[in-house]
Amino acid sequence: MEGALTARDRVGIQDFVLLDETTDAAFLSNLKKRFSNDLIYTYIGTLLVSVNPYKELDIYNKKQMDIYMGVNFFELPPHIYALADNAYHTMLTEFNNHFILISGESGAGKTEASKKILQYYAVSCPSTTLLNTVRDKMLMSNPVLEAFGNAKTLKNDNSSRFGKYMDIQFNSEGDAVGGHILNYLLEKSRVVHQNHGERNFHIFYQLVVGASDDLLHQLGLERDCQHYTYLTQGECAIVSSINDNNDWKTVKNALQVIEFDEIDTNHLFGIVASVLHLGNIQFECDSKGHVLLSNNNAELRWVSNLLGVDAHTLQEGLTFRKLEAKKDQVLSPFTIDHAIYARDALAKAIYGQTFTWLVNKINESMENKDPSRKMIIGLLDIYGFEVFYVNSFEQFCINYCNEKLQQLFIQLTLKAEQEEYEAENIEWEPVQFFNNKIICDLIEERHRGIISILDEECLRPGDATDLTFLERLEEKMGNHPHFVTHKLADKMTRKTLERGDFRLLHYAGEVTYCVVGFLDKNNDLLYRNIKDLMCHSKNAIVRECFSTMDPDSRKRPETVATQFKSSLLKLTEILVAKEAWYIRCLKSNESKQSGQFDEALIRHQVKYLGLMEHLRVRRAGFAYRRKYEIFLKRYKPLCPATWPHWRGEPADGVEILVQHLGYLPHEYKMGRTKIFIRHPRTLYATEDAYEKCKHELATRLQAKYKGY
Ligand code: AD9
Ligand code: MG
Repeated sequence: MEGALTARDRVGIQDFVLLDETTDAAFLSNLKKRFSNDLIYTYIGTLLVSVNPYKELDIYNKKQMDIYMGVNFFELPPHIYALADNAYHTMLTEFNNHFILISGESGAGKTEASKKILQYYAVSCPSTTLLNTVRDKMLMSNPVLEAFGNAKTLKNDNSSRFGKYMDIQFNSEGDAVGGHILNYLLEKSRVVHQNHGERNFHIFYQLVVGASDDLLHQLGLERDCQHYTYLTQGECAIVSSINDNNDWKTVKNALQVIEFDEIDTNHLFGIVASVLHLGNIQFECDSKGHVLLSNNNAELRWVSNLLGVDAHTLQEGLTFRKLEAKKDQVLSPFTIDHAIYARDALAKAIYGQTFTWLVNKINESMENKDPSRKMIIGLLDIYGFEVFYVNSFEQFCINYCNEKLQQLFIQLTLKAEQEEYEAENIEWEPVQFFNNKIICDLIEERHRGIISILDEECLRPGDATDLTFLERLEEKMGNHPHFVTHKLADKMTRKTLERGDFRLLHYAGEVTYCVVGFLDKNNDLLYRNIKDLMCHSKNAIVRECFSTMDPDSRKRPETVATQFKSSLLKLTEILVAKEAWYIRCLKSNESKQSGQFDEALIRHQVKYLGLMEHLRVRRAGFAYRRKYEIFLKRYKPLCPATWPHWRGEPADGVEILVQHLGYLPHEYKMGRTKIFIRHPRTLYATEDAYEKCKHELATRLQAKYKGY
């Protein structure tokens, strides 16, 4: 009918590759059209773009999972299940390992995406009763780790404050047989300090709100978050989108599924409670200026009771420093500031160590008991890029991590894609893109990067402070195009910077970091006598954590930033050995409202995530490529000349095969070692023909052997 809107006009195009023009405006308009029809997913080739709807959509259920299971990628509307399924089936046909990189800024929907994928594998893959328990454990690891590792921030009510990489292990039949989690740098400082409008980790509120009266009594806790200093600084203990009571029940149930016995559970909640008690220990000065515990010692006694350590020694550890002078030990009294530092350091250390213990324990319970060869799909869900009013060491680490992931994306897609065309002698029009390597180098380069300079200041005896660190940065980074401070800035920029700040021009935008606390947080030191005390704790978790903390106590432990840098390096090595799939999550608006599509905000994300460049590379290029041997091995039954055996060069066999299938010259190109196919539909026609042929062969074989 003339004048009627086509489906394409109404709901947009499901793959950006098919857009008429590759302008920002066309890209955004398509995204908006789809978003307003509750179509939050769109492809760029095999990359999935997802826009956070901030409302429950009825698209994540068993029925939908069944629809997507085993169906070719582009045959159905874009969905996260389609990507999960495609990775899974590629793994099964090619017997190789994969990973799914989920990226986007804080609140964009990464954690939700990773949960949907895990659910898809847990529910859809074939199963046996034995394996069901492994799957339940994998699924149940989520609420536990989120309770201990997520918190409400200004950006996201359920913000991941740790990085998570999870291997899902499959056997050759495609059963999910086990899982393993690697965790990255938990934001421990949140245990003792929260900014206004933010909360501590969920578990504290869940315990106070949800635990039975009996349990609270055993732990010496009041049923009132306001009673605890560590829970009230952000002034938002109650959040409308969070039901701590229900979440508590989920966590308790999940702990049972992952086989925590009563002793483990008691010890675990004892630790959570001890942190709350620690936070309520206050100090004052006596007439000589020596620090004392304020009021009575009730809180201290609870800590000592729950952690199973001697109360007197604990009090000494929080108020005196032990100095070793030759063979003697001298106790030197703390100032109030030192005492607070020691108390907070202990709270952070206990919580941080317990988190790692928790991950290890979950790993034990999800361990793959099947010794046969396994294949892996890795899921990466890490804290997203974030910018607050005040940004500190934690944001520096989080944003550095996002730079590294962006760099990996660039290496594996934009750069690798273009290099592959060159290596394969495929004609190609290069696409320009911003390479953020320059920012990664600024942060991590040995001897010259910000982390090295920070470490040098941390190790320098004498008068090193956060401000001398800033001075060193100014000396060494002065001319760097992505670094600026008050001293180095021009007149206009200077107005926006304080003297104790440095600003980095990240790939995703500018972030101003306040240097206060950088040295302490990077050193992350715990007084020796407190550490020794914890090694003798009667709480088995605490004892285990602290005894294994730094086995070689003569050596100075690595700084936090350096440990983080090494762990990211290892992660990159794990990832590059696998085949990559990408989900780019976009945040639809800053106010967490459904139905709001903030164009400026989304345009900015589309730009810094490099989506337009990715689209241009994809459009100019080829959606699919495979080594000649692999292509021939799969599709040779489709051509009499290649079936059952092709004895010549694989490339020649492939040429004959695709000619026989009627491929037109513009639909494919022959590289040095691979065939490149421009559109997925060409491949899907081949794949359908293959399925049909396989079926016919099987029927013929059956008929042949029926007579025997
Ligand atoms: V952070 O970097 O950990 O701070 P994420 O992980 O990117 O961040 P998250 O997945 O936690 O964000 O999503 C934030 C919130 O958006 C969720 O709590 C949901 O309320 C909402 N969300 C995200 N994705 C979806 C979705 N597919 N459907 C409905 C969603 N709501
Ligand atoms: Mg998250």
